[in-house]
Amino acid sequence: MRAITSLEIGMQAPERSAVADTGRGGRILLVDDRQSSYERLATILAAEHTIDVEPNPTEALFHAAEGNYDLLIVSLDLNNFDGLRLCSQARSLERTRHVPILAIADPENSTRLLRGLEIGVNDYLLRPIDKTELLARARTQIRRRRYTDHLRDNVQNSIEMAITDALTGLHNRRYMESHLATLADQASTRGKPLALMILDIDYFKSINDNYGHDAGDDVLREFAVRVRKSIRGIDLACRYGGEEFVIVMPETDLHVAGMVAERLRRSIAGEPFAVHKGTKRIEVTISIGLTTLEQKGEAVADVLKRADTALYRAKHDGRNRVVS
Ligand code: GH3
Ligand code: MG
Ligand code: MG
Ligand code: MG
Repeated sequence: MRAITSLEIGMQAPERSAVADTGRGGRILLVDDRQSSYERLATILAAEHTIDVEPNPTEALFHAAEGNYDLLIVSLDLNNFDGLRLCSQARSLERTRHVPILAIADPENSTRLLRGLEIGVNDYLLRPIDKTELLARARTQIRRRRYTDHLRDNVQNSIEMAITDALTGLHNRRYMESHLATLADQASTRGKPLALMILDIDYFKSINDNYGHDAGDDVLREFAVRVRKSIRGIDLACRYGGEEFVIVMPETDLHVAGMVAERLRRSIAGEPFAVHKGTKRIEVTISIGLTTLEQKGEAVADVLKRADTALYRAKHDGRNRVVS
């Protein structure tokens, strides 16, 4: 790839962060195979952006997917409709789907522009290209790209906040309840087992009473860390209530889930929890009620109820134990 950066032609592109809302300081990939054309365009654009030039459309797609560009400028004058094909491929690849495309073409290729717009080109310019117009359209696309990225990040954050427990970082009860039915359905249709356990910290109230609410919070956080270490990626762990947690284990039978539960119980009881910034260590135990999906299509409420009954027995029988 020929990198014609602003530095090479003696101009300093502005800092990206300082000018985030102006559409300047972007990273642009210019795909054009005519040297006289791309040299002129790159020189114009380098006044405001960082420019990479790639004459080969196949290479360009690769760079576009790897390069984290704010804008692709694609010549539709490339042979064999290669420019159009590149635009279409860029639109279908996950990594380039949201990168705006500004197409350029000779007036004799203007029908390709119409096709380009149909497949997702965002804007276009006909040759001969006016310097001011090129800069203005590039800025507009880059500004819009940053704004939609920002919106997408916000949506992503809101979704994460809505399904995550703020104290422990585990999923929250709402998320667990919406996914448990799906996991149970999958287990039923695939004929696979599904294990579920409810974990409850023993005498948690007295931890709060003896060491303070902050110490209780420290215990909950550290507990979540140990839970995460004990489960697989496909398992679902959530904070179900104050000091109550649920773990759902797809493709796991009672025997294996029993071993996981027992290992987890020991990892809690075997290593005191550091609280008050590590100045104090307290012994913590948990009780676990364990069950599995008993028959195809069983209601998840029934599964939860059975786990809760087992938990109640674990408490009643003296705590710090697993009951199934
Ligand atoms: P058991 O062994 O029967 O489970 O006794 P327990 O004391 O753990 O159970 P109980 O349900 O009586 O008490 C739970 C306590 O958990 C009461 C509540 O104040 C505390 N709690 C709930 N959420 C939080 C939290 O986010 N932080 C802290 N520090 N405490 C919490
Ligand atoms: Mg209780
Ligand atoms: Mg408790
Ligand atoms: Mg409880």
